[in-house]
Amino acid sequence: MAFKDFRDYLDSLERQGMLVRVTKEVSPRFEIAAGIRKVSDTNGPTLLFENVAGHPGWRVAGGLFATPRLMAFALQTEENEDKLMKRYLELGQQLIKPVLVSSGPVKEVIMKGNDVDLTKLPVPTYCEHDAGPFLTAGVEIGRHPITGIQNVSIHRRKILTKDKTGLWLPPMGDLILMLQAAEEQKQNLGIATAIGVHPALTIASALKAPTGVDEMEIAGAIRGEPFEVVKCETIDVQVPADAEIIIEGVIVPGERVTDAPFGEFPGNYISLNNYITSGWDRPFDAYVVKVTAITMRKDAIFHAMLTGMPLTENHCLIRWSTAAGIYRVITRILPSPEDIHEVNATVSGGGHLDVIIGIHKRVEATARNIIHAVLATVGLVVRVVVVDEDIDVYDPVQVEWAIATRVRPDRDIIIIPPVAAQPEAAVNMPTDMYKWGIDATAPLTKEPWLYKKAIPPGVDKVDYI
Ligand SMILES: [Mn+2]
Repeated sequence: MAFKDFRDYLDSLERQGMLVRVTKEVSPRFEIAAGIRKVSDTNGPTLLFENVAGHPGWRVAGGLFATPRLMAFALQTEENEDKLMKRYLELGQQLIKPVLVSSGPVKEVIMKGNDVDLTKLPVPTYCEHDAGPFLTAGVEIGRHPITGIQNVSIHRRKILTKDKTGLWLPPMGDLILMLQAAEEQKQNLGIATAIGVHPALTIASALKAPTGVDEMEIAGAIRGEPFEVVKCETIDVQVPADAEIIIEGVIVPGERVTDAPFGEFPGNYISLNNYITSGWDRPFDAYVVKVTAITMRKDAIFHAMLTGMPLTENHCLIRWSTAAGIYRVITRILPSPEDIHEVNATVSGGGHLDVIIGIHKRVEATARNIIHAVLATVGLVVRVVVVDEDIDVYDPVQVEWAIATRVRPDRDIIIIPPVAAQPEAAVNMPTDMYKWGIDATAPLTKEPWLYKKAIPPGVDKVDYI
C-alpha cells in the first residue's frame, strides 16, 4: 500500500479527485455527519472540513471509507463486490510486526493531568437522537496484561466530561478478555485511542482476526511495511508514531454508564436488542475510561466516521470481511471452490446481520448445513439465505424471486433456538440471539428446468435495439 500515513492518504485521495476540501463553516453537531451521509449516498468523495465552528485551527476528515469505490482505493483493488471479498480473503494471511521507535510526530504536543480536555477536540455528534458527541473513528489499542499481545478494534466512545468517556464493548470482543484478565490480576486496563491512522490499521481493526493476533501486524502486511510504534506516556500500550492524535486512558473498575441512544450499524438506535433474548429495550451499559493523557501533532487532523443507516462507512469496513469469514466456513461444507458461487453480507443488514449465499447444490440438504454452520459460527449473522448459482446474490430482486418461487415455508424456513452471539462469548451477559435461515434453493429434481428463470433464448443476440 503506497500511503505513508493518514494525511498522506488524504493527499492521495485528493490527487485522484476523491477528496473535497470544505471551507464553509460547519458545526460538529450534525453538520459534519450530514456531509458524510451525503457522500455515502452519492458515491463520494471523502471530505476535509477546514472550518469547524468552535474549533479554530482544526481540520476534520470524514467519509474516508464511505463507499465501495473508496474501499477499493484503500485496498488497491477493483470496485467489484466479489473482487473486494476475495481481497479480504487475503488479509491476515501475512503479518508484519511493528517496530518500537523512541518518538514520532504524535508526540509533538503532550497534555497530561489537568491539561487534558476532550472538549477541545472537534468531536462530532452524528445522528438525530444521539446522546451527544462520540469518538467513532479511533482505533482502540489494548495490551493483554498476561500475554502482552496487543489488540486493535473500533468501539464507540461517548464524551462524558473533559477527561472521561464511555467505551461500549461488544460482550464477545478481545478487549473484554483483556479486561477480565486485568481484573483477575487486580490491575487496571490501559487503553489508547489512535485517531487519524494509516488506512491499513482502520481496515485491519475491523477484521474478525482470531484472538491473540495483533491487528497491527495484519495492518503492517497490508501496508507492506512495519508500523513504527511509540510508548504511551501514562499506560503500557504502544501506538502508531505517525497517528494524528492518541488519547490515553484507564478503564475505571466497576464503573458503568448508559451511553445510549446512538445510531448504530443496523441503522437504528436499538442496535441488536431485537435479536437478543433479554434486554429488549435496555442497551448494554458502557464502560468508563478516565483519560490520562492526550498526545498529538501540532496541526492534528481529526478523523470522523459515520455509522447508522446502511450504507455508510463502518458497513463498508465490515461487509467483505464478514463475507470472507463466511466463505471460509462454507469451504468446510463445500470443499470444491467452484461450488461456492458468491457470498453477500448485504447492505441492508449493515454487513453483519444478513447474508445471501449462492451455491452449486449437489446434495439436497446442503443449504441447511450451510445455514446451521454460518448461524452457529459467525457472530452477528441473524439471517442466512441460500440460493442457487443462477441467482445474483447482489440483486435483491433476484433473491426475492428465489424466495418467492423456490421456498416452501414449512420445509425451507429454519428458526434455530437462541445461540450465543459468538461461540466463544466470554462473559456472562445477555448475548443469546434468535437466528433464522431460508433455503431458497430449488429442490433437486429430475426436471430441474421447471425451476429455472423462464426467459426466451437469444436475448443476447438481439442487435436491433
Ligand atoms: Mn482482535
